[in-house]
Amino acid sequence: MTFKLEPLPYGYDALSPYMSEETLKLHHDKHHETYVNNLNKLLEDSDLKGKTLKEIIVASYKKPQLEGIFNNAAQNYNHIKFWKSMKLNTKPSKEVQDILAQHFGSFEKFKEKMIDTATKVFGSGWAWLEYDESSKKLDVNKYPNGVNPLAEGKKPILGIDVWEHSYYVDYRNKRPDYLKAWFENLINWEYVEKKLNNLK
Ligand code: MN3
Repeated sequence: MTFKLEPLPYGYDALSPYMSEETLKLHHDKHHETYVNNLNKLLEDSDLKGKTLKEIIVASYKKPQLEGIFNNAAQNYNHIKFWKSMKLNTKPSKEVQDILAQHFGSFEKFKEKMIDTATKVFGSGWAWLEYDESSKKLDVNKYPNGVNPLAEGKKPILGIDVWEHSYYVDYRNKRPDYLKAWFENLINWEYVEKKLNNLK
């Protein structure tokens, strides 16, 4: 089985002006595509060929000889989730706000933690809202490069890409501006609500 680049679930202009057509074309058609192509190449001679993306991520994590496979599999997974988790100007329902408030103190505190954590990723990486099944807790954590909650045995709920390629065209070096625009205008709250309801 080879992996195919999953199409964007919307048009290139669907997230404008907060994430421009130019950014989506570069980010999806070039960066995301490269991860998929590299993954397929690296899997040609690997025992992991034919496994699902999740199985490959878990099996290759922290194995130095499988580092390339891990990075490209995880980045493929991360971007598929990232595209699906965005939609222009949706609002979190009271139910979603209540669930987040239970775990973070208030919805505002969740927002602060998500933006603060993503701001503090040093270099390339992601911040994720994640669920830990053993403690039954939601939390926000930062991850370097392509590492994600799945690799650490947690459930990814909502991830934000802070690699420079995700914001440099639209925000230059101003990562905090990108994060504020993302949180306030680009999160698909229906998607988040579905993910949170699936934990019940
Ligand atoms: Mn990216």
